[in-house]
Amino acid sequence: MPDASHSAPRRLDVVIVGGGLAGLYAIHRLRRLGLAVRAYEAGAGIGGTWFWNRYPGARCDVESLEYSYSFDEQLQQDWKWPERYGTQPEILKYINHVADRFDLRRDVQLNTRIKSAIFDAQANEWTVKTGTGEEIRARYCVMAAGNLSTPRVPDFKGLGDFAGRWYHSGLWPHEGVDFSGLKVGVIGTGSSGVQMIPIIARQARHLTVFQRTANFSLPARNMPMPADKERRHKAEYPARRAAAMETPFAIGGHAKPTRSALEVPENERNAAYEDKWQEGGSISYLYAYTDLLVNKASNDTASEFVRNKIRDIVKDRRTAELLAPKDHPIGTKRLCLDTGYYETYNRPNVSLVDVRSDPIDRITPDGLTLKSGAAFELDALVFATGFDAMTGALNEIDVATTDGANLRAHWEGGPLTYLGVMVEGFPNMFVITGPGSPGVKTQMIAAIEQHVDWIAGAIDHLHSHQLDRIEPTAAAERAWVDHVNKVADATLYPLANSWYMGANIPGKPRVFMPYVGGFDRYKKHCDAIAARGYEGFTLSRHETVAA
Ligand code: N01
Repeated sequence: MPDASHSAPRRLDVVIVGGGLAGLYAIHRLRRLGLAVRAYEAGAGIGGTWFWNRYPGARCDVESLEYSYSFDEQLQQDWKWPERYGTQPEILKYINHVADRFDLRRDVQLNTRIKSAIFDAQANEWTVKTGTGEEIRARYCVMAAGNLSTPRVPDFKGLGDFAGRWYHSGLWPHEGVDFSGLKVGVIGTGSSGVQMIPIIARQARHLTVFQRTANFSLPARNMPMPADKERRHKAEYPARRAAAMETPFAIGGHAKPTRSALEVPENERNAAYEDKWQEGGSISYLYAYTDLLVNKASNDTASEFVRNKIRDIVKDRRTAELLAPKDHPIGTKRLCLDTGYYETYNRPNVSLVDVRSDPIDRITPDGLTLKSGAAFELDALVFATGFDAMTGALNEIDVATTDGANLRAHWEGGPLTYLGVMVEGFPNMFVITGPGSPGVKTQMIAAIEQHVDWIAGAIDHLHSHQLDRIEPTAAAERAWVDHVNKVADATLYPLANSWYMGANIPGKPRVFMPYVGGFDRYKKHCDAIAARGYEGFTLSRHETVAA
């Protein structure tokens, strides 16, 4: 890349950090306000999560007819999803189609990592700098940098000496990896591990899975898209999208539960769980009863049903018990969807190692050793160890203001936002699906569209009132963070050590980050705040000092 540090800064109305699903929709939507916008993307291609996560079996766990943009009726009518759940290549193809169809590429700069974003309070503008020293100045800054975009390899001793090849699920080689004939180790059994393990097991000579925490997983029941299902869905698309807005997960098509799990006799309850198990999909299962995520006794019934399924599927007793999660209620960590995950442990070439009772001590040139001294020979090592979730991407950028605010300092004790969209002390900076937003607990594209539409509405409101600055008040931010915590505390979510809590990153503050009060409630609240003239925000006009 050329050194751009000496060229004149580019001037925009809106600088967007990230060229994934959020950044691309932000370009499209904000252009419609007549604004000059441009997105900066670290990857060599657009697509964000779906550009980077190319591990074997990578697939969305929300059905493809739902997990897609809703902003253009013709787009959703025209696009054909070949399977019930979109694969990574299919979703990336879709994203590229959208970029071409709406002429978004001309406003995306690839291979460009943003290093800093500084708000000049006098000039009332953001100055954003890239890794090559290029400078961009803009009135507004939209952080669309993703929630699960900062891959994390644990700090194991000896990794540099490993003689084989190693990989992280979120930084997978574009040319793919052939594990044929190799002794492979996978560390991590979250959504990524659960999806890749069955596929790697079919290739590898031997696969050893190193599990710290067992995770609940349900069968996805993926299948080619049934033609009648697609036809029916497309005939009702606008109504289905509208109905999804009225649900907690922004996903339609599931009957609203009406009873507590404890109001139902055991045989009837288990029959209902069996139906959901056969149907496949996580929302359907967690939506079987009203209180599975708020009442421990109710949740126990749903958790035990899945534990019993694991015991039925996995032949080796000890392995089955290790795989059956007992340390968290089902659904309080991201519930995985799989294709043949538990069955994989019946293969003679697969073994499961419990690294909770005997943690990994170090990586060695030819494998790894545990604290007990047990040694494993490995030709390849895969880290499915997750991400510095929700705050990682923003904390990698120096975000500050000339008034002395610094985002890392502001978030030292855990992230603070108002509505998950803005941060006190950082005017005109918007965050898409950030901490305090329901984004990661929803059909993410619906949340992205809602956030971006709300932001577009706010900017439009400023301009039509001859204003040029918006920022939340400290009181509104505090009240929102308190509300987010209160809502989470009334659920079972805090009982799990999850990335929702920052628990997978040593030293990260343990704060429950997503808003779990439901997308439906959240959207209504955001709309009401806008209707009341952006309550909780200070809107003002600033004389712009020429640079
Ligand atoms: O990451 P994770 P992920 N020693 O953080 C383990 C989305 N997603 O990439 O639980 C040993 O969930 C860690 O153990 P523990 C989805 O939102 C979606 O799988 O911390 N093990 C855990 O088992 C998902 O939730 C899709 O004890 C260590 C694993 O690594 C999110 O991305 C697909 C360790 C990390 O699991 C993240 O999923 C993929 C250590 N030192 C991802 N450190 C779909 O749509 C960590 N682990 C289907």
